[in-house]
Amino acid sequence: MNSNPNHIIGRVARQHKDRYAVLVDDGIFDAEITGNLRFSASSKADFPVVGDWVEMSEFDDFYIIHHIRPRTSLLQRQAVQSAGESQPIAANIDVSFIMQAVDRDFNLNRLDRYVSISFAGDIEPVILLNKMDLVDAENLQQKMLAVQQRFPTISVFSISVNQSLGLEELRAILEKDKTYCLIGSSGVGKSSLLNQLLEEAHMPTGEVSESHNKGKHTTTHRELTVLTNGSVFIDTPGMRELGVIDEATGLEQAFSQIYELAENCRFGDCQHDNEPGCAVRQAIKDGELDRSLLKSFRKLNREAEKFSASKAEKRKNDRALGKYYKKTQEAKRRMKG
Ligand SMILES: Nc1nc2c(ncn2[C@@H]2O[C@H](COP(=O)(O)OP(=O)(O)OP(=O)(O)O)[C@@H](O)[C@H]2O)c(=O)[nH]1
Ligand SMILES: [Mg+2]
Ligand SMILES: [Zn+2]
Repeated sequence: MNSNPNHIIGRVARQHKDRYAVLVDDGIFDAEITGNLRFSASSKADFPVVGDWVEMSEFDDFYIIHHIRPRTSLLQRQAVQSAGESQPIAANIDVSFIMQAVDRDFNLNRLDRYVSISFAGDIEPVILLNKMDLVDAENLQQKMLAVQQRFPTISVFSISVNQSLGLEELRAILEKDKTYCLIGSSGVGKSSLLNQLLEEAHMPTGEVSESHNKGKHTTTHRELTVLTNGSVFIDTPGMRELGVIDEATGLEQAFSQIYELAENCRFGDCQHDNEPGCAVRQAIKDGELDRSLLKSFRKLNREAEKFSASKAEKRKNDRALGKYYKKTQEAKRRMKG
């Protein structure tokens, strides 16, 4: 990557269609990408995303983005409308704060998903169970235990943003210059937490409609904010669909319990179905492994395989299209000549 000494370095704080808001020192500036960057892009990941460090030059009253600096991590999910394509969510994240509310939102299988996409993006997941004010102590204890058993290596915090419970413990782990991304369903309290951390109202938060058990999509865009302690936060809107991509390390780390057990299965390619000598099924029988974990693993594994197949298919089509284009260009040249 050629670094031009005259270029200005900034960090993408917001994106709206072709326009970017980029943080440079203390100011926020409008920016657009060069035509070159646009035309050479072959996938969504080639465009700047919130959290990206970019190299820019000044042009009139805005900036032109020339390069995206190499990313240290990238949070991605499956693109919702185009099979086989991944959709970047945010770049250069150190920690993803995966938030669930302990009332109606609580769901271990959904946590598997968030944990998988975090690991797939080289991001450390931390789980936040919010709204602990809404359940009794015993109920909360059960849920904390279930999460800790499911993810023995991941930190879990129980908090109540509204009642300011557990927030000091959370604040204590925040580091200067690290970037944290808030992810989780709509209405779990992501923006409320950020507001609390900012100690001032900043992002709009909405009331959850009780009658429909649905959160309003109050956060409509991803946005990067810097706390006074120097920690960087990226707030995201709750996503309804969160398909895992085929980054193998994601599932391997999220389901490390299964992978570790599988090393002792008799057959190297054991599907943990009906094969003899299956250590995974034995662990379930012995009550050492939650049956639902295997079920969830299978589901996400199938999803990742399907994604992989669509991606290969898409590549093939793109290549065919590329060849066709080249051929017609050559034909044109011959005709001219
Ligand atoms: N009871 C209770 N309510 C909370 C708590 N934290 C947040 N809420 C409420 O939950 C609702 C949704 O909060 P938001 O912060 O907007 O949720 P969000 O995760 O940002 O939602 P999206 O932006 O739609 O993804 C608001 O009415 C908050 O007041 C909590 O600890 N306890
Ligand atoms: Mg929000
Ligand atoms: Zn097995």
